[in-house]
Amino acid sequence: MMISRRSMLTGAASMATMPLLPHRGLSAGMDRETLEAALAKAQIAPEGYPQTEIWGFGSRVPGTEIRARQGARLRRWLVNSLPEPTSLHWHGIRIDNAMDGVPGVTQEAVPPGGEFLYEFDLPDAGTYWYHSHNQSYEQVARGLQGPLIVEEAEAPDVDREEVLVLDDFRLDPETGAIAPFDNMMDFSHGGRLGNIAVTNGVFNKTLAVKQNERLRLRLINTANARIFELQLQGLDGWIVALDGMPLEMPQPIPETFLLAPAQRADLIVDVTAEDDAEAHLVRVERDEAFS
Ligand SMILES: [Cu+2]
Repeated sequence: MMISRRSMLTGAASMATMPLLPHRGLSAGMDRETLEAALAKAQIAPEGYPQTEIWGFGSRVPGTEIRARQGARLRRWLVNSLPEPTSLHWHGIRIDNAMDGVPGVTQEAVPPGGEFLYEFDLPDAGTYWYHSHNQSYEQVARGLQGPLIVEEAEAPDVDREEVLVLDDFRLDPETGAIAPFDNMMDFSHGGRLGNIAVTNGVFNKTLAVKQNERLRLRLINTANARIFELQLQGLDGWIVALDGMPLEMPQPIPETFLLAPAQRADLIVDVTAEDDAEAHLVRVERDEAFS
């Protein structure tokens, strides 16, 4: 098969990028029913900037993708290797209350070194995500979140699909460290905005696509305060689902569209970019420190 030089970029303004990582397997030594929350290093800022210490499920951000068929039973041992208690919430899933992961309400938080078994059925197909529900304001922003994809029995007819987790981080450009979480300005102004936006934890990567290829894009906003304003260039298509719910009628993608924190949107797009051109998922706003 020919390798196309066309690529799809996502990111800030026209030159930017917020790209994609391949789905990765489980860490060595972990059985497939374990999800470990642990510290790890990640290259969040562009190459040339220092790495960042993140907290991640599966030691990465976003966390290990969980993918299952509609109707399947999901079983995961949460293993807490963090320095503080945590829990797992399965955002958007219709679930037994005991599995909903809210400390002090449905369970006790899992202490450092502790474990907790989450086990439940997946009644609905769609694009979901999971995240810490303890000190969420800080823990989710440190990276404790990941995609949860429930596949339909009959998937739409596309060439392939990509899961795009949109997020932002507030980093010190000098050290790469995540900024402290004690800022009263943030608490009094509707949440914490980052200074760098990423896709799948990466600032600057691209995905090769072919003209006329049909893609399903599963967008998930895991930022805790940023509303992403997005545009497509060299791509055209429909919004087919929002927050895991299929739309009755696919909606043509407008010139700009919004993705609020925790929101998901499933798009089906055709690559319309010309030969040697690039297609973009564009974030309209610019980053302050890293653009
Ligand atoms: Cu949530």
